[in-house]
Parts: sequence; C-alpha cells; structure tokens
Amino acid sequence: MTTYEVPARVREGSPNPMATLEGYEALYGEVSSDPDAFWVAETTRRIAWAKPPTQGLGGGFDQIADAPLTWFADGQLNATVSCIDRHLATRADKTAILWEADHPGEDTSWSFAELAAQVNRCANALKARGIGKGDRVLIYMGMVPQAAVAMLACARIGAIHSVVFGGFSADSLRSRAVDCKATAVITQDFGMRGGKRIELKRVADQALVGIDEVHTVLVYQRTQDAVEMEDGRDVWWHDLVDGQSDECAPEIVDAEHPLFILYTSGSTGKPKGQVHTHGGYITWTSFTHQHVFDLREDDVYACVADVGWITGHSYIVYGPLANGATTLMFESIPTYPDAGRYWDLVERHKVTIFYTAPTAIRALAACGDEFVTRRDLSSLRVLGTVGEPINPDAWEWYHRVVGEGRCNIVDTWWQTETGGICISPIAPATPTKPGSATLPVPGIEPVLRDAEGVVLDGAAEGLLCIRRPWPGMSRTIWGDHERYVDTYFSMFPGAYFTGDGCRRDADGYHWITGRVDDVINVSGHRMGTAEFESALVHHDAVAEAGVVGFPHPIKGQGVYCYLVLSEGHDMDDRGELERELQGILRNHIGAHARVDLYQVVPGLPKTRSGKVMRRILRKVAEGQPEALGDISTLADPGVVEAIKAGARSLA
Ligand code: 7RM
Repeated sequence: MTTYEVPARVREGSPNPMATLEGYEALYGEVSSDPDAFWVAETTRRIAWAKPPTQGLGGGFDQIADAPLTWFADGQLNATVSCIDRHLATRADKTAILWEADHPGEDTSWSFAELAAQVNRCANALKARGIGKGDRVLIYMGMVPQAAVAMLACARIGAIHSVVFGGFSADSLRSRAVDCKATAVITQDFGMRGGKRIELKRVADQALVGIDEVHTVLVYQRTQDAVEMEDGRDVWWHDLVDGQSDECAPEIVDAEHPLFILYTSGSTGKPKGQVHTHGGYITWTSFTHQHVFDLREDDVYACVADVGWITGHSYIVYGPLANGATTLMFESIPTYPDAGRYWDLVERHKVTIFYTAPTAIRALAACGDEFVTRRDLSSLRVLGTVGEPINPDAWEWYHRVVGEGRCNIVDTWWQTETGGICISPIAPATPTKPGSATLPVPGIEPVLRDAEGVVLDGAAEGLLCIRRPWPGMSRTIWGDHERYVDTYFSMFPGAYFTGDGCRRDADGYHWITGRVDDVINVSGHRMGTAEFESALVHHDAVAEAGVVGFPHPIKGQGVYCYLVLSEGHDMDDRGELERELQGILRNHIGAHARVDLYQVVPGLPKTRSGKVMRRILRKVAEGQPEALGDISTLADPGVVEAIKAGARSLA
C-alpha cells in the first residue's frame, strides 16, 4: 500500500501548530492529558464569548443516562458573534460568501459587512413576526446565500433552526415540523438545480396543511415564477426583510443553548433530531476547519455539499465563517452544464481548498480526464472528501488528476452526531494512504471493540467507538433523550458507539469499513432501511419489504429491495410497479430515495421469533449467496433457496 508524503506546497508556510507530525502528536498529547484545561483555554482564545467559561466538561458518558453532558456550561455567547461581528474590525470588506448560481458564471459575493447587515435584517424580520429565543424554525431552501442568512438570523435571536434538505418530500418536512413543534418556516419560491426548478414553496404548503402552529412562512423569491401565498401566514422576504434595520444585538445565551436541530436517519424508526449547542459546536467546527484544511487568510474555500446536511452546516456556514474564511456556496450540480462544472468553478474563483464527496469523484472520474485537465487548477492546495469511504482508485484519481500531485487529500470521517471532523489527516502534517481517514483529531480517542465489547489493541478490526466526550458532539435527540442514550450508549456503556466498522493498521491509521447497522449511505446521503420499508408497504401490492444496501460502483451503496407481494398481485408489469413504488418513495422520503434493484420473493427470511435475518438479505444482495452462515434458526429455510435463485445484479 502506497503512502504519500505531504507535498512541499502544502507543508510550506503553514501557520498551523500542527504543521508537522511532531506538532500534531504534541497537541494530541496535550489535549488528552488535560482535556478540560485545553478546551477552556482553546475556546476562550478562539471564540467570542460574552462571558468566557471556566468549566470544561460537565457530566460524562458514564452519567449520560441521567442528563445530557455539557461543555463550557458557565459560559455565555452567541455563535453568530464569532461568525460575523468580530470580523468587522479586520475583515469587513473581505468576501465572506461567494455564491455560484445554477447558471455557470452567474456569481455574487458578499463581504462580512454585507453579511452582517443581511443577517441582522433577517433577524429583525423574524422578531417582527414574534419569533424569539428557543422557538424552532424550519429552513427548507436550496443553495442560495439567503439559506445561510436564515440560519444565522435564527441563531442571532436564540431561535433554533432545523434545516431540511430541499430534496425531501412534503411528508418528511411535515414530520420534522411536527416533531420539533416548529412555529415558522423559511423557504423560497423555487430552487434551481441543473437548469430545473424545484418546487420548494408548493411542497412546503403541502407539508403544512393543518399545522396551525406554524404562523409564519417567510419566502425568498429566487425566480420570476408565481407561487401561491397564504394570507396572513406567508410573507415575502423582500417585503419583510429588506426594509429592516441593519443592526440587531445578538441574544446572548448559555453555552448549552441549542443552536440547531438536524434530523438524521438511523437504523430504526423515524429520523432523529440531533441537537447541537452554541458553545461546543462553534468551538469544534472552528477548530477542525482551521486545522484539518490548514486554513490561511487568503484561501478561497469551497465545500460543495448542501446546507441541508451536516457538512453544509459545519463546513460551509459555521466553521468557515467562525474562522473569517471566504466560503463558497454552490447552487448547481457537478454535471451541469457538463462534467467540468467543479473544475470550471475552481479555475474561475481560484479555489484553494475544495471539499466534496467520494460519489461525485467517482462519477466525474468516469467522465474522463479532459474535463479536468482543460482547466487551470493550480490554485488548489488541499482536497477533502467526506460522507462515505473512498475507494483507493477514486482517491488516486482525485490526487493525480485534480490535485496534480501537488495537493494533500484529507479524507475526513465524521457524522451528524459528532458535529465536526473526528478522524482525518491534518493537511500539512499527515502522510496519507489512499482510502484511510488516517488519525484522530486532537480530543478524539477512538477505540475498536469486538461484538462482545472487548477493546482491541494494535492492528485490529472492530466496531468504532469514541471513549471520551468532545465539545462538538450532539447533546441529545430532540424530545427523546432516552433514545439518544439507547442508540449511542447502550451497546458499550461508557463509550459513544458510532455505528461504523473500522480497521486500524500497524501505523495506527484508521480505515472506515462502513456502517454495521441498518443505515445505508447512497451517494453520501444517509438513509435508514426502515424508512424505505415503511414507505414501500403503503403500496397495495406490497405485503412486506426488506431493504438492504449493496456495493455500487458510483453511488458507494445502492439500494436493494426484496418484495413480498400481497395476495392477488404479481410483478408481470415490473416497469409499472417499480414506477409506482418510486413515486411512493418520492412522496414519503424524497427524490433522492430510489431503489436500484427489486426482487420479488415468496417471503422474508425470518427467525422463529419473527425477526428478519437481514444478514441473509445483505449477503445475497452483495452477490455472496455462498456466505450465509448459520441459517438453522430460520422458521422456513426454504425461502433462502428462492431468494438465492432469484438474486439480481446491476450488470
Ligand atoms: C459527515 C457525514 C455519517 C456516516 C458515518 C460513516 C459515513 C462519513 C466518512 C464516512 C468513511 C469517511 N455525516 N462517513 N465520512 N465513511 N469515510 N470519510 O457524512 O451523518 O450524514 O453520515 O457517513 O458511515 O457513520 S452523516
């Protein structure tokens, strides 16, 4: 296995205290030996506190069942002050947000001073509608700068935002609105993606039918096309926000006041509302964004994720802005108007740090090198990946063709729950191995355990846990702390269980092997198999559905669905049934929820107690029907033969 040393261009001139491996190790050791002292000093220096904290961690993993743990509990702040106000003295005219619209070359930039004015106006507008501290506001928008403004405006007044990815369906939006008892929604008329309009307002209207608690829908106008506006409830952004004062004092809150809720899929039931708080989250995202990417003052930083996912929250909005960086927001898709769009963007904006998902890299690599090589990418210094394991081939292509061998690649492992990056190279310091997320960020103590909970030392493969709290982790699941404890702390009491498998090699490098639970990761989109299954059974023809992931050459994982049909139904017209099921998934989850392969089976493999043996479904979908293991506990071993006989594959 090749190891790549850090290229000179990345190492040289680094302002990073972790610019070398020795520096990294020293800081890692310092944090581990006294985390409280380190983090209190670090956050006091790094973050603008109204009242600096004297306390580090409160509570801990061993007491998590009693109450959420805390960081910096006696401190007070507002996260937006770190993102905006404190930059006005030295960076007022520096570009804060660089927006690249759907249409290539259509771009706008906002300085920190302009961003401040926009956020304050929007904050005042929310206040004018009676929205205040602790209220929940859903944000259902595309990638326009107003989405970042909306997030920051909520945070500014102590309201709690919950961004819902613009691809989610009305049902998904509705269940989130109900779960967090939102009183306001911020949306836009239409989103624009790849030349197509996305009907955000219409879907929001559908979602909100009968939800009287939502008294305000603030609508940003992106296009010239008409949408319906409900009298009294709906108000245009340009009517309400634009006329407000540019000044709005930040609501100073306790460190542990919720900053946002972000819903993420788990292995069971409905999505979980992860709660992140002002003090710890802004400390962690700022710290990791600066060090992992080795941020420099004149960097042009581009993360092409969507603000609807945690990557957009942490590494488009909060982390970069807290660090006074120029952060790019990209409205379009990687293949519009052609597969060279990212590289066109890098060339035109002289992007120095570029952060994307492995699925995009694989898809673009398949389009040929010319889309990349015809552009001048000499501005690039650091390339990041996130969201799923990256296969060494895709990594090598990213390194060689996009990075021209001059850039370091940071394969960043983290989760919605972790708030920010946990295992990753430090750009100027860490030699890389294609496919490995390498080493833990200071403050993160990963441990591998076997299924019985035994800690595995040295080179080993097991279940990835983190044994000590860090400031960026989610504090609870909104309205259901018990579920939080159950999901993350019941498997291995005293440690946070990530749900991922991981191998650690002899150099201590981490290789994430993927989820070990029923979460599938399609093109970096995290989805629960249970969400698919409960949606699919809404179709009359479907008695039962069993959904698993399988390796997919571009998407990382594809979705494989076993269907047990109801009495009197068959799949003679496969095309039609598949279309109808696809429609159901679109309505219940969103357009990104698609099944790649359907297989009709006489029954699902169940134990005598009625539990579906998902391992069998997984193995067959993965094309390994010979490796089923012990199936003697099945109620009807006969179904396994039928499942094997009818197995489908992409080819
Ligand atoms: C940031 C994000 C989390 C899950 C996580 C992993 C997978 C993320 C990597 C990765 C291998 C990586 N949040 N994952 N990053 N696997 N290497 N660098 O993606 O909550 O949406 O998903 O994504 O399985 O548990 S997420």
